[in-house]
Amino acid sequence: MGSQYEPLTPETLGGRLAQIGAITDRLGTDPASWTVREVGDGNLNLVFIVEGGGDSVIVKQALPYVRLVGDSWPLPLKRAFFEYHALTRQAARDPGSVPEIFHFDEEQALIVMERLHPHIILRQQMMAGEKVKDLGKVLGAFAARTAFRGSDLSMSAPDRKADVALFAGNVELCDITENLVFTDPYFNAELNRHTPELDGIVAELRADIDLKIAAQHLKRAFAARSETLCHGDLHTGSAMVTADEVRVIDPEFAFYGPLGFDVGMLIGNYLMAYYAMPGHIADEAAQSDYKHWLLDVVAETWETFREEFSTLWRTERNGMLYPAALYEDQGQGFAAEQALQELLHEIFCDLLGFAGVEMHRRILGLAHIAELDEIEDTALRAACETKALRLGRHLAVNRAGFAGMDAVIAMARAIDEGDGR
Ligand code: SR1
Ligand code: MG
Repeated sequence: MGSQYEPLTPETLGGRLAQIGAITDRLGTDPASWTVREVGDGNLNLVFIVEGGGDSVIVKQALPYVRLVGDSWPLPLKRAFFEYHALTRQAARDPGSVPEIFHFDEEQALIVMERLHPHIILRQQMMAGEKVKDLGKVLGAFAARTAFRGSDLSMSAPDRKADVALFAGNVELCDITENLVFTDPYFNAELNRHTPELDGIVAELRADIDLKIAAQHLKRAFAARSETLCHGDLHTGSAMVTADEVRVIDPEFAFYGPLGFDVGMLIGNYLMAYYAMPGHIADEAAQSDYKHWLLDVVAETWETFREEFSTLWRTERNGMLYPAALYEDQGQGFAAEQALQELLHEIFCDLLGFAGVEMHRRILGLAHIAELDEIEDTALRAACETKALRLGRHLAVNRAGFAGMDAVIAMARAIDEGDGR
């Protein structure tokens, strides 16, 4: 388009994108025959489905402000640039995991990409009580592959340093996470909101010194440990699914951060969905079965992450870290295995901490999740949220004390059954 930025509308989109070959190749050259719908339900952007000639594409455009709040909160358009670059890296590191990009216009802050169809957002699938085959396997592998292949375990040092510098520009979106995830939930920040019945536990958590220290230790890790290119916002709204396919979307929060960040946010979101199920599945047996499945997904995600990360460690460890020259080449392959186990343990502790604070901010902060917010009975919602807050506190504060994911799952169940504060 090559002109000054202007947000699209369903009425203007056809005229403005009619010259883009990547679109006309698919939808035909007559924009009057296209159908355009704005379907964005996220917190930040415009998202259009454009259909024509029997095909369709997604057009995603950044707005110069936070959509959730309005133009009182400006937000730079360059987030589309970071999303575009993150998608290209994720596609290379885990082929088939993200939508194909057809066109990127930096000035208009827009990406034209594959429409995932008939996929729906994972959280909608969960609220409908529908399972997804191999969910934990696909997302666990995605998290492991992108974590490993974006790190100094795999990349050349010059390439990685250049990439760290590039993504260091995503300042404003990191600032959102730094405030909304790690700080605002733990004091009376202006944009916070919570279910009124939670006043008691909210006061308890905001007076909890161990928790506030843990949250800031985790924030320090987020800000200072540029280990790998993270998706940055991997929750149940950032995956699109069918009953047997899973794709990852929306990496505009991409940044270089801790190896356990994405998998931790993801697991925190599964655990919140687990506690939210009484608000979505009335039949007790069906609800119990679905909750069981969600905890299986937690286990499967971490198990797959461990296995995939370990395989990559043994077969693709070509970066500057833990070089074979020190271990395998000295006949000390066992030492490389020891280093791997130590690193996996560190990732595990970190991921629990990130899961814990994510569970808090989605209940106490500005940006909530539909799984909980859409429970209309506020007493029931507060009961679900209280359990999530309790588990989140344990995960954040005691993240180094869990023997494994089985212990986390056992605690999730104990809290659910009213046993285990
Ligand atoms: C102001 S943006 C709020 C949240 O929406 C995004 O999806 C991220 O999760 C962010 O924290
Ligand atoms: Mg998003």
